[in-house]
Amino acid sequence: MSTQNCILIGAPVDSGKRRAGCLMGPDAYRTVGLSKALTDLGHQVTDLGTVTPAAHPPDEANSRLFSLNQTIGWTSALRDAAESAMEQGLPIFLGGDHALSLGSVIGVANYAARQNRPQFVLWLDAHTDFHTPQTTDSGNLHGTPVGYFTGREGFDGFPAVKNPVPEENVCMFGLRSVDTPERQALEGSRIRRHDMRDIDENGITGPLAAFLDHVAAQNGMLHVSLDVDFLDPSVAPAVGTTVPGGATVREAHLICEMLHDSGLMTSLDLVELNPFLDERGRTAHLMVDLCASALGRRVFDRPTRSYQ
Ligand code: 5AB
Ligand code: MN
Ligand code: MN
Ligand code: MN
Repeated sequence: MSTQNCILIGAPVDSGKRRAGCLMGPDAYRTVGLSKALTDLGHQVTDLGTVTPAAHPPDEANSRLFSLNQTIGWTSALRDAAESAMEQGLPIFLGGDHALSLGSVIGVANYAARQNRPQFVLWLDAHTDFHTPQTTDSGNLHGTPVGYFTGREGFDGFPAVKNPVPEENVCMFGLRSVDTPERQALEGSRIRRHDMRDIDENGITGPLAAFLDHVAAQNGMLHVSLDVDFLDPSVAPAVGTTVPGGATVREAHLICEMLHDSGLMTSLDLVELNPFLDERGRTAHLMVDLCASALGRRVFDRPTRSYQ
C-alpha cells in the first residue's frame, strides 16, 4: 500500500449501550498520538474533528431500546461523513461504541456502489453484532450493526439501507459470545465466521488470506471494523463487554500486517474503547499500534504475497 491520505473522523458515539465512556475514545486516540504514528509511516493525515448526531427527538427513559433516537441521529450523520470522506482518502473512524458502524458501513457502501465496486467487511469482534432491534435482549444497539448493514428487517425509523452489504462479503474473526437469536440467524446466512476455536486450530493466515483473495478477485473495497473486545481482556481491558479467551497481541498484529500487505483496506473503524476503564492508556496505545500495523509499520521489510 502506498502513501495514503488518512482521514481521521471523531465519532464519540455513546448511545449504543448503557455504560457510558466511549465518548472519550477519540480524545484518547489523539492523546496517544495516532496522527504522529501515521505521519511517521509517511502518510498524510487530515483530522476532520468530531461528528455530531443529526437532529433527533429526545429519547424516553426506560424504553426497551436504549437511546434509539440518538443512535438514529448518529447513523445518518456518520453515513454522510463516511460517504464524503471516501472521496478524500482512507477514513478512520475514532469511536465511540460499535453503534457507529451502523453509519460508517452504510456510508462507505454507498460510495462503493457509486464506483461500481462491491463492498466487503472484515469484522474483528468477540460478538457477531447481528441482532435487529426486534431480537436484542439487552436493548443495546451496539449489538446490531451487522444486522443493519446486511439489510435485515426491523430497523424501523433508521435511514433506509440503500446498498446492503451482501452476506457472503462479510467475514468475522474472534467470535466467542453469540446470543441464541443471532446464532439462529447466522446459521441461515452466508456470513463467513471464524470463532476463537477456529483461530486456535487453523491460525490466522490461512482463513484471512482466503478472504483477502476473494476481495481482491472481485476488485472489492474493504471496510475493517475493529472492536476492542476482539482482543483478550488481559491485554485490552478498556472495554465494557470483556469476554475471556480473545485474540493475542500478535494475532491482532498479524491480521493488521496482512491487511497492509494486501493493499485492500479502504476504511477502518476503531470502536468500543472506554478510556474510563483503561490502565494508564495501555488499550488506547495497543489500538493505535494495531492501526499503525494496518498502515505499514513493520520490523523488517519482506517480499509481500500478492492476493487474488
Ligand atoms: B459489541 C450482546 N450480544 O446484544 C448484546 O461490543 C452483546 O459492539 C453485544 O460487539 C456487544 O447486548 C456489542 C450480549
Ligand atoms: Mn462489536
Ligand atoms: Mn464486541
Ligand atoms: Mn463491546
